[in-house]
Amino acid sequence: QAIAILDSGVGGLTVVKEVVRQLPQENIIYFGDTDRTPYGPRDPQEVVQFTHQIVDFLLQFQPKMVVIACNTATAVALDEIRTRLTIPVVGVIHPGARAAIRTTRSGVIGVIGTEGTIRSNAYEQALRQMAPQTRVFSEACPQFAPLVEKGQFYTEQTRAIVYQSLQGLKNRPMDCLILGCTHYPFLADAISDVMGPEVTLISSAEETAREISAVLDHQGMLAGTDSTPVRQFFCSGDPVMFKQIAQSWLNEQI
Ligand code: DGN
Repeated sequence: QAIAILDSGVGGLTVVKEVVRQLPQENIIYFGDTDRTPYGPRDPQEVVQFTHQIVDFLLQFQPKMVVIACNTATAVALDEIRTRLTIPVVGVIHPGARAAIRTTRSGVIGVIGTEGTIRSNAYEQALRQMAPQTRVFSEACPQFAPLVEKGQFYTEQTRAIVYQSLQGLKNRPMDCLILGCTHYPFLADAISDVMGPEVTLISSAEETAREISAVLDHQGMLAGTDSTPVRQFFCSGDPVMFKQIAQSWLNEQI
């Protein structure tokens, strides 16, 4: 049985990479909705509907767990999907918030994400629930995910857009910044150059993989160490670009 992982596009591959690193023996089925990306500007009800459709597709493979590796979808659809399924469902927002709380010394945390994620206030709620005194500065960066979908990680245009988009946050007193969209680790170098070395970037991927591991372990569902893993990737749009990005990010043939 596989772990099913979904995103609006290639962003969830940042979670796949961590799952492969921490749980190399697990089978993975991935779906990236590259035809309908970005989810950020969409109506929340539409994102909920898309998430149900993708989950329906993935359920055909009888996975042992579903991972919503998209912050925008986690913010609006996690509870519904959890209620609907009998297998465990993991999102990316609580793991990201937890990692930030563990990292911050000053208690001042920045969050960047899609319009949908920032509008939902899901990070702020999660952070305050874990540490009520936390100060949060957030900013939507709607131009980031489309750049990543085009494979533009290091271009001049990308650097200029990242620079511009982070001006509002740059001088805030935060000591860590949550990359609250699974696409953003692809732009980590550019983001870090703008924010400076004193701001630690937090990707939810690592902590999400840890949660996946803990949940599977708790349920006695971790794959045996002698099994040969199968990883399958699906996308709804152009498979050429998807494959190119996935192969270079994961460093393997897919
Ligand atoms: N990768 C998704 C997220 O984490 O929110 C969304 C990217 C998008 O659709 N704009």
